[in-house]
Amino acid sequence: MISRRSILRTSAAAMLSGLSSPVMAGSRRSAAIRMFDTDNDGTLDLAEAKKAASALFAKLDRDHDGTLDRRELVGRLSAREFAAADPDHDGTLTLEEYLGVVEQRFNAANPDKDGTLDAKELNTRAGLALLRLLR
Ligand SMILES: [Ca+2]
Ligand SMILES: [Ca+2]
Ligand SMILES: [Ca+2]
Repeated sequence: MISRRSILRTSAAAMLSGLSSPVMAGSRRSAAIRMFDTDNDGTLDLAEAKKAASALFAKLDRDHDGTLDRRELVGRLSAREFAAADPDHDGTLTLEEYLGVVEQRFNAANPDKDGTLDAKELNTRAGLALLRLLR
């Protein structure tokens, strides 16, 4: 009786761990890193982050005027972050201004200053803030 119950419990646990295993694998090499890691070294460097950010910028810039306004960046930049990223206060961000924020967030997510972000660094608050500018 007891052993049967423990078997059930074990199989339920096995199922649960089976479900969570992709997450476990993801902690070693996250989906975000796989997506943006063009040189395949298992980490994200600033050049890779800027490349991904440029691609997103182009995608979000629907009217192809080379700038993004605050509405186009909802959920990625708060009003305050947008204002800080827009030093000429014209209400839009150029790609250069956008990549400036990317670089800031990259550096904030990289406290060990080794030039790359690993899965653990990307999973921090600063790392996730960076990812919002990349995808
Ligand atoms: Ca890389
Ligand atoms: Ca501007
Ligand atoms: Ca790092």
